[in-house]
Amino acid sequence: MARHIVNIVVIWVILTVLGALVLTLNFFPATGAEFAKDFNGIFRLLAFMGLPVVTFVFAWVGYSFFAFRARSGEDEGPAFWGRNWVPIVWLAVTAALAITVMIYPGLTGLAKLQADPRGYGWGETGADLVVKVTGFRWSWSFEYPQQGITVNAVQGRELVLPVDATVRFEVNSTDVVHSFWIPAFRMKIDAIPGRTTYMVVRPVVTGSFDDDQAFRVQCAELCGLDHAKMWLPVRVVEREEFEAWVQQMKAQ
Ligand SMILES: [Cu+2]
Repeated sequence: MARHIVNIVVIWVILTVLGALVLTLNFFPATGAEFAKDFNGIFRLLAFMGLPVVTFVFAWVGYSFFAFRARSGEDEGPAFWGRNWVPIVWLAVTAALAITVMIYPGLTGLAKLQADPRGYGWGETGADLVVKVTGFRWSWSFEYPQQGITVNAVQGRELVLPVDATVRFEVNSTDVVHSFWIPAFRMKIDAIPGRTTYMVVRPVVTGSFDDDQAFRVQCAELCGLDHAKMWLPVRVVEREEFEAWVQQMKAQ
């Protein structure tokens, strides 16, 4: 038995090291907003914490498939009765990991976003630019009340934002529940009929859908037949380019 345990531990360590190497690669899509980097860090942390658990299961089960398979002519083995301490240790370790991530980065991260005076995340306060977002089956429209323009299915079909400006999205839906998600910003909020929800972000790099597909508005709540097509490109531009775009939209 000791030989088997040594083998499993060796496989476990090798798989974990290989997995850790993969996790050090930069596999993130465009990171386009303030705090988006924090979300990358949180994702990586969770992946690192989950890695040894996953590789332990893979090593144990995978090894057992081969080492303890039935040889030809062999009958089923005797029933196996668990040792009490094994499930207890397993539960204790995985529960400790789960409770840890709920507190950090879960609650601490939420507190950091909500403590920001600009009402980051899901706040209602201060912004340089307001965009009223309406989700409907199956597209989006964007109204810029300060600029007096609207981008809809006929006009524009893209979300244009100035870089280095705090943007407050006021999100609504006309029919069912959608979810307003911009992957490059790592932010998402439900679009609920009859209720306004808020999402505040500050784009920190210019970019467009052509550079990276993470620059898009994507519905992230299954909402019917054409849910998958409910996306529009996002373009983050310099302030002057944004003003020029506003004038161009007004002229239409
Ligand atoms: Cu939708």
